[in-house]
Amino acid sequence: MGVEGEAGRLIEVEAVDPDPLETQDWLDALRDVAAARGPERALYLIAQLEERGRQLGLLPRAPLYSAYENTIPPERQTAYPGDLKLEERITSILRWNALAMVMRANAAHGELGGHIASYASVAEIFELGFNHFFKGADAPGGGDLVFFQPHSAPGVYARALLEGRLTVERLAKYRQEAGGAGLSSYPHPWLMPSFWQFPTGSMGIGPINAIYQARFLRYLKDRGLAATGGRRVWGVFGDGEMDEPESLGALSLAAREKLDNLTFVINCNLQRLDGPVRGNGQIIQELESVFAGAGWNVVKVPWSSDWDELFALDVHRALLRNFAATVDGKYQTLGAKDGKYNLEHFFGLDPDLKAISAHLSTAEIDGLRRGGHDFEKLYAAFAAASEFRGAPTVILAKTKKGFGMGAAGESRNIAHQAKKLDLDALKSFRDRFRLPLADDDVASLRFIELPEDSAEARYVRARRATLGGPLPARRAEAPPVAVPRIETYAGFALSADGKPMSTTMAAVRLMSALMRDETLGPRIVPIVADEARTFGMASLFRQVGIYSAVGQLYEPEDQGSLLVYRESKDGQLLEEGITEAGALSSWTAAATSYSVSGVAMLPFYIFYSMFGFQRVGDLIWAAADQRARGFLLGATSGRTTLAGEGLQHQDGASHVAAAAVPNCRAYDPAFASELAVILDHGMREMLTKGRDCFYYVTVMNENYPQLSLPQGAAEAIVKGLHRVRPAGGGGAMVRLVASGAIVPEMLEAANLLENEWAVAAEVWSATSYSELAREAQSVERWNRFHPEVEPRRSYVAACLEGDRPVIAVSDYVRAYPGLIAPHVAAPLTLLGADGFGRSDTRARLRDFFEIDRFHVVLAALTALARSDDISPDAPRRAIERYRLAHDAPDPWTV
Ligand SMILES: Cc1ncc(C[n+]2csc(CCOP(=O)(O)OP(=O)(O)O)c2C)c(N)n1
Repeated sequence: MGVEGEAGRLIEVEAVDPDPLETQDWLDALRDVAAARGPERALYLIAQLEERGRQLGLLPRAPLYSAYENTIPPERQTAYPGDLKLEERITSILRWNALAMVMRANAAHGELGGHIASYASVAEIFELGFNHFFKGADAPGGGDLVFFQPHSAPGVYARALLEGRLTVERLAKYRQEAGGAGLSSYPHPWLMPSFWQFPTGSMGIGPINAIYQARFLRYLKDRGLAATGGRRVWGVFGDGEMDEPESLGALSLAAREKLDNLTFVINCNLQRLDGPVRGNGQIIQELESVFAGAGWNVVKVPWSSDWDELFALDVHRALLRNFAATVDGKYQTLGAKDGKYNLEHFFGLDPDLKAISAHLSTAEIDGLRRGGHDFEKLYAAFAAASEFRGAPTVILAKTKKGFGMGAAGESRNIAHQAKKLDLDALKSFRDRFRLPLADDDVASLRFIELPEDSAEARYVRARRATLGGPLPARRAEAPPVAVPRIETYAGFALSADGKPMSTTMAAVRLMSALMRDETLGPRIVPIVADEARTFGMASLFRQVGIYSAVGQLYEPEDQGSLLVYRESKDGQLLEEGITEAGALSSWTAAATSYSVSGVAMLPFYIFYSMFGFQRVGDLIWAAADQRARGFLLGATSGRTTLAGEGLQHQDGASHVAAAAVPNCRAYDPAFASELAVILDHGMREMLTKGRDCFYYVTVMNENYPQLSLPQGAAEAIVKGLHRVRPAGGGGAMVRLVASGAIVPEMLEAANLLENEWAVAAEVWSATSYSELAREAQSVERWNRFHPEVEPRRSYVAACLEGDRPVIAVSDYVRAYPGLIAPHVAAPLTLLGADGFGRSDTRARLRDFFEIDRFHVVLAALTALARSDDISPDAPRRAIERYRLAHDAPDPWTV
């Protein structure tokens, strides 16, 4: 055995006492002090010695976890304010209905899935919240935000039945669509828009989203936009879920921002899907140290009131000694076995434990519950969390996975996947929870329906009425926000007249101008993840300030400069630091504020596009699920416009990913004028019409001449395609289509084709291949269902009608322009930047990926030569004239 000494060196404790006399002196001194001055004085001296030992490097740092016991001792518990017996009966009924829901869905439909064991473990936690803490939207000061553990949703539905919010018919449609009458598997605002608020189905997203929602409530309050001071965010999560980096990644932010409006309740049933979360360790202790280390207030609830008496008898602290020495794998086995086994394998192993438990029968041992199943202990913890000031609180509640499932799942490794119990197990479940069910009811999995005027139904309704109404419940009413006319702020972009500029700069200018609008301005939330300077946004630091709950406690080094780093309590810009996951969560909070707080905000999160859909795509998916409204600006996008940066920064696929998010409208504008039109359109859709969509717009940092908005082009820009250059002359002709920064390259290619090859060339700016494809798919579907009438023509087919070759070129992978391929009848050549990005200049990168003007000319000539429109040797001559590397390997091979 040893302890850690100076510089981390382990100092061995001597096995043999080299100086027994000296030792005896110290021990006698301690005994004398205890006798003469009392135990407090003796303990004080021991504590001082310990502290000095630490200072001398003899002892390790104090552990960040406390003993394996309830943080709140019985004497600090207040009387339980509810009707315990009734609440327990209600919980038993909910347990049954949740179980029946899953079993019935699978019995009737075979493969619908669902979970029983998780809700069985979290039922008391949910119920305590529902009956005493979670405030509904009509509570004075506003409602709470509750993130529910997703696969425990059956319990939430069961409660909604009891409250009269759902019917048994709907419960029977669990995990089905049923034309909108079904119940979704997990919390999905998209599928059940007036019920669920927060999608939590993807582990880890709930925790980080919850933290940033709590922070955004503060932001709204500090900026004077909404009175959110009395609202609280609750997140009920699994202990296994805490392994996701997103779950823990933002803990320090929550503590730093002193988010005492935030409580996590971690359902520590010690299991995840495959088995124990920490078989060889203790997840509760580990989480305590992680949360405490991050600055959270930690409240542990490992043991129920059943243990209070044993703790009182345990003068030698044998319980704590043995708890500390028991790993979770063993706790699980103890949980899965009966009282006799627990007596032999836990209480029987230590003489002190044997003594304090001697009066207990095996049935009583079996009945010793864990803290998370005890309303009184949970109440004390929830109350402490609500009262705590200055830091967020985590409640670590120890529970049993599959509580009540007996041999079919209680603390069993197979519990998570268990979807059915056999008849005997169902009957034991019925008996254990004293459910009002006859044998036939058990066999037929009858839902327990209580009359509206039953004591249980009246109780839950009264509780919810006191707490401000039902929950979960999602609202979507926010007064529309007036959007200024585009001419008032976007003149510079609409009439750019060839002035060189990058679209990133245009975006920042547009946003800054909008922020000056009296009505809309305050609703804009600019968000960056430590890249404001990269995107030329540093002037916003001074213009609108960086939000900080404490203002600025120091004089910034650059005080007096135009770009001063100004933090302020009512700052508007959210500077998140290097956390794309955090920034995206912040964006989600702002983008759902219309629903969560009834105040529509307009977030603009600007980021390296490579670190968007690719890095935090699942967070974007969750934002889509919760009907986010706002702008995501993917800057430095494309594989060749971000020169020099290389493989991990050059984004070639975000638009392909964005195209797969149904309510994301993605654009890759080439010009500031197009960008202005898209922003104007987006703001009107989201803020004026209240549409549940969000916009992904890519912007570039390449300076090139900006075209003014062609007359009447706005509608076409929104649809996704407009002609920016007509073809000159007759004869052979091609159509060149591109998006973003490749459009200027196309204009050059068109000049080459006309001047050097006598080929007429049109240039089209495809502001959105994905919007074009969506419209075309919709037309195609319409035609399929209306075979008897003249087929309709999609917008893209109408623009690119005829058989003149089309060359579609992209700074992204070919799959992006390829989205329109099925809808274009003309011969179509796709050029794109498939492969890894490279570090080089723009010109060389475009040459490497074969998407520059010369390769486009070659592609156009090749397409024309195939259709006999030009001399067959033209392509060969182009290869020679432009010295194109015809024998290089494919750029996308590695
Ligand atoms: C990102 C992600 N990975 C995996 C899953 C699949 N999954 C759903 S629940 C679960 C286990 C959850 O364990 P825990 O958080 O301990 O909750 P418990 O059910 O034990 O209460 C897993 C792996 C998921 N939903 N999301």
